[in-house]
Amino acid sequence: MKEKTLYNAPFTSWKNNNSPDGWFSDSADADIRDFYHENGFLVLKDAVSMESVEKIRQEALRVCRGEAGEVSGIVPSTPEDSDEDVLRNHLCIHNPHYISEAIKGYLGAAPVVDILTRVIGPNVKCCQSMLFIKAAGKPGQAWHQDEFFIPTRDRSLTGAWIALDDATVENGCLWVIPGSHKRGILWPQEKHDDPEFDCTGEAVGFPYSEADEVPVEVKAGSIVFFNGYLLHRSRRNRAKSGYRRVLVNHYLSAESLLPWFGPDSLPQAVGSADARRIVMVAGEDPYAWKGTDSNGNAHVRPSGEGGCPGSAKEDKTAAMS
Ligand SMILES: O=C(O)CCC(=O)C(=O)O
Repeated sequence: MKEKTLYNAPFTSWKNNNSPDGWFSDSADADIRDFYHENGFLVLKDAVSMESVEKIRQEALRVCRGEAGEVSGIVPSTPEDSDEDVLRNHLCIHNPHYISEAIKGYLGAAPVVDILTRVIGPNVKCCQSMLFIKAAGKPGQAWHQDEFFIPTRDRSLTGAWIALDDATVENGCLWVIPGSHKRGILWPQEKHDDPEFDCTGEAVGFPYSEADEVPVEVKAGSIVFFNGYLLHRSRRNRAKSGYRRVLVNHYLSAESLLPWFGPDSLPQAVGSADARRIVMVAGEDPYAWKGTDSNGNAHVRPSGEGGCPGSAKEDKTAAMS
């Protein structure tokens, strides 16, 4: 039986204690697809039981302790180190599903697949997972579009962002620009030097302002789905303690090739390049004959607290050391 979390505690961004119109859904009904295509995101509430949320949190701890398998860049810890210290040392781990069967098991969770098959199509594959811990004080990620990093051939990239804590304006929830995916333009990215965000680049030059962005505050157990062309960001965790944990997985249509890696590592021309480090979560894989690649590497994302490569802050830190 799924334990229900109630949307009974209004978030600071809600007007008159009401959840914003159209964002929140209990199930994968037909309206969801219309809302998603128009706005580029939607929230499925009460999608994951609190029992499962707790299981993923515990697995996140095992991953950060290095107990689930090798994670490049992990901060070594001893059994004496407190759970809190171990978690705080890691902003985000990329691809924990390569080492954790428990996390891999959630890639194809029923509520996720229900929505993905409505917004993408019947055949869906997963190409990435990320486990954000984002303890109090840790930075967010600047404006970006996920297709800038993970190019599909049919603009089908979709994130499924599973909240493992209530995500609020205070602790650094997602902010999105509704409808920004519709232009189908990938905006340029630049380096930035803003300690509000980690070292990942920042999208620039788009015709929107802060007045167009909305915070997507959600309860733990909710899933935010968002389109790979949607402009989104998250801010620093300003809470005094705790975490804003999320397991976010990225999916695309199984029909799309995945020319993901830089030109040097592509074994062939971009037109036929197809990274096969994928996990099918729904339907048929039309390229099953190619096999899949399971040589993935879970790794840590730098938080940027020591400065970002090439930034003034990094230069200063280097000069001082
Ligand atoms: O959760 C966050 O802080 C950022 C996540 C994000 O931007 C993404 O998954 O693309």
